[in-house]
Amino acid sequence: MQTQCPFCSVQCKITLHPPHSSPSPISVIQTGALATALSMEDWQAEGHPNAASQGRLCIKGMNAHQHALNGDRLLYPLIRRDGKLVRASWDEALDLIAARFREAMQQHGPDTIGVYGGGSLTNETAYLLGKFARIGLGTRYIDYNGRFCMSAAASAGTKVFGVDRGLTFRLQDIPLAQCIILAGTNIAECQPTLLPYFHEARANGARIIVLDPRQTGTAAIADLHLQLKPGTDALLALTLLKLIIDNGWTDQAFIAQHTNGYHELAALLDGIELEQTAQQCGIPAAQIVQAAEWYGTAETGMILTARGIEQQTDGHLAVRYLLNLVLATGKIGRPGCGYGAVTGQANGQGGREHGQKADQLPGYRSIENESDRAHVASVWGVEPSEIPGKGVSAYEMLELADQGLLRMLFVMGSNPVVSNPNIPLVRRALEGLDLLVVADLFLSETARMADIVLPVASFLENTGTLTNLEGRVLLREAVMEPPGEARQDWSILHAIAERLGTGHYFHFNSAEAIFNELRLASRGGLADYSGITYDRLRQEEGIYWPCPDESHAGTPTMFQQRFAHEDGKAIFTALPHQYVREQPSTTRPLLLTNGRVLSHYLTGVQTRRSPTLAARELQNFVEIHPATAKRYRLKEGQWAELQSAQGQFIVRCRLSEQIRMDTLFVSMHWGGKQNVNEATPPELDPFCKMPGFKFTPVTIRSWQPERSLLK
Ligand SMILES: Nc1nc2c(c(=O)[nH]1)N[C@H]1C(S)=C(S)[C@@H](COP(=O)(O)OP(=O)(O)OC[C@H]3O[C@@H](n4cnc5c(=O)[nH]c(N)nc54)[C@H](O)[C@@H]3O)O[C@H]1N2
Ligand SMILES: Nc1nc2c(c(=O)[nH]1)N[C@H]1C(S)=C(S)[C@@H](COP(=O)(O)OP(=O)(O)OC[C@H]3O[C@@H](n4cnc5c(=O)[nH]c(N)nc54)[C@H](O)[C@@H]3O)O[C@H]1N2
Ligand code: SF4
Ligand SMILES: [Mo]
Repeated sequence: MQTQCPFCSVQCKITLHPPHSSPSPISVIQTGALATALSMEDWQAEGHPNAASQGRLCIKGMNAHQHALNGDRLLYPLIRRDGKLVRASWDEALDLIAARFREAMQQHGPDTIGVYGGGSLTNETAYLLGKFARIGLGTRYIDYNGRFCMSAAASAGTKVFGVDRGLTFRLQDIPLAQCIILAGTNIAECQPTLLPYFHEARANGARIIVLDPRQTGTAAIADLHLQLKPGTDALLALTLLKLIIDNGWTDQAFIAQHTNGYHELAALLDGIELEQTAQQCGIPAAQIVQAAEWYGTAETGMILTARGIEQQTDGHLAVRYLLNLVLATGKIGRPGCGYGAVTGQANGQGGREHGQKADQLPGYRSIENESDRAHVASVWGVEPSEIPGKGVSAYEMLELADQGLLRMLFVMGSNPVVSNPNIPLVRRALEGLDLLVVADLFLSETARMADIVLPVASFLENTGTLTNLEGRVLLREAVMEPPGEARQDWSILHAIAERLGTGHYFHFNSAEAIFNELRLASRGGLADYSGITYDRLRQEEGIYWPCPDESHAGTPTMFQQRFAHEDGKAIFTALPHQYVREQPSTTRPLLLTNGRVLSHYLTGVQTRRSPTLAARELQNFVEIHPATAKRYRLKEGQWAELQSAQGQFIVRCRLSEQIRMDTLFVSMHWGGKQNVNEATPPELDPFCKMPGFKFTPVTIRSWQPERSLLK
């Protein structure tokens, strides 16, 4: 069986072999996944040749089938009765959802219902979810978990280049770069199958510079590791630019021909001092000079960013300041050059293009632009005025719920009570809703709080397209029937709309039919999919957007001739640095950052149901420098409580010399008492509404289980 990994944005292809003792693949299709659940560890997965990962698979892809085959899968709808979630029929569940939604619409208006999507959903489902919110329900309130993931880099790319596509280059061109800056990206654990591209670049003589407060597996391949203090990337980027300009390493011909705003940079850089930056970033000045020289003087070069630099309340500006380096040195639009936002989720790229974001319509169109609205309205068969206006970001929807303004929430493909910042507020907001509906594979932490839970098909059971971090659209076809009564996400949207009298907008009999409408809706937009068909995707190895017609080969490298702004030029960023964040103090002297480990995925709902992956990391931990641990009298393996202004959580200590002494690192993969987001502050980046996940002043102390039991 051929499938595609459901986890990260590389989207490696997988060949899956059922156990020899089990029925043939054909009868597996007929009996569904559950029949084989007990033998899930006997299934074998191997990498299938594909251009993105060149046939490689990482440990997560190798074991992804295990959660899909797990006996924990939701098999039928659940409705909360007398405080308990109990089995219900689909008709009961759908009728109840429709009745409650109708009630809210009539009594308080459709804007009291929110829709919350996710970057694991296929393009088809993400597209339909946006349409469902706007036309099926008539609410302006829809957003998705990608807000926590891609919003800083995506909004920066749009401002600077006129369009955001994760990588502006092909993965296979990485070895052509002579200098690569990896800023807050841990490719070794988060996109492991891409690491060989960087090894190859090094073998070709490239210099790799890593910006990370920890000595990660990615930093281990670096020629220069700037082990900076969390949250200081923006200042570092400004200083690198100043050094590049002062030393004349700029490409004046490129600047004159392809950019606007260069001369406004002088004021921005006025007052930037190398020594001061070195001190604030906590790294030697010589390293900053070395980085500037290597990138500034290299013939070709790439800059890649991920959540370490982006999940900050100044993440948008930090990325834009790095893009200043790309433009000033003319390193984009030619082989071995470019910028890459290392996209996170399986469909983190497509999921941000087709309308599940508060301000966006399909094809990367804007919900505030009259001609964009008119185009999409014509495809949907409605008047432009029937499409509601812009809503608010994911966390802000929960704030509205907390204020009682949003009364019902429909969640498809996310686990917000674990992944949002400021969990104390989020928990209260979800508890206070009149109705919480969750469509998921499992009884996640959020599903456990729901009034109605709907079981959905997994990656092995649904067909659809996903767009990888390169902007390459890929087709993933179902290889099994869903277990029990689980349904396709998109068919659930249709069934609810049908009961609300808007079913005719959602009448599709296949994912392909939805894709064909998405193609029309995206036609002429920035992310134009209109030339891509399922037939082409089956024949070709995926197609890069934009692809405006069926004879178009797709666009592997962006900006070869021009940028996407009207005049074809990119824009330098001269906006002054600004951010809102609490600084460390005597009460909270340590800086908490967080992120991922190799074997788990996001909130762990899926990877904890894969025995092979779960066994690799059983509990959450805090990575702490031995000197810091000593100061706080903490030992390896001991429980510790971390406390911020927002809240606290408990994890085990893991002593490591590979982290800065002023910094702590916790993984984000656990909910409940081990959830790092209990402590994450609520402030958002003013430009893109990204939370400051990676910067929380905390204090730490040892924690004894007995003491809490006595309380
Ligand atoms: N194994 C695994 N892989 C995944 C995922 C997963 O959950 N597990 N999730 C996927 C998703 S959705 C995403 S978004 C990506 C995320 O991919 P990444 O962004 O690469 O992952 P993170 O571990 O969150 O953060 C990357 C690094 O940023 C560093 N960092 C922390 N604070 C700062 C800072 O202030 N400045 C700098 N320069 N660095 C800092 C951390 O130490 C960490 O090593 O991974 C994808 N791949
Ligand atoms: N502290 C901290 N917090 C973070 C981050 C961080 O680095 N640090 N990273 C942020 C980032 S980058 C991200 S992407 C978010 C992710 O945050 P979440 O969206 O909460 O993460 P997931 O664990 O992927 O939750 C997805 C849910 O959807 C279900 N699911 C999977 N596939 C499907 C499907 O096809 N259909 C449906 N209906 N359900 C499906 C899964 O079972 C799971 O319950 O977390 C953010 N939160
Ligand atoms: S998690 Fe990412 S790198 Fe690993 S197999 Fe899946 S898609 Fe490939
Ligand atoms: Mo993400």
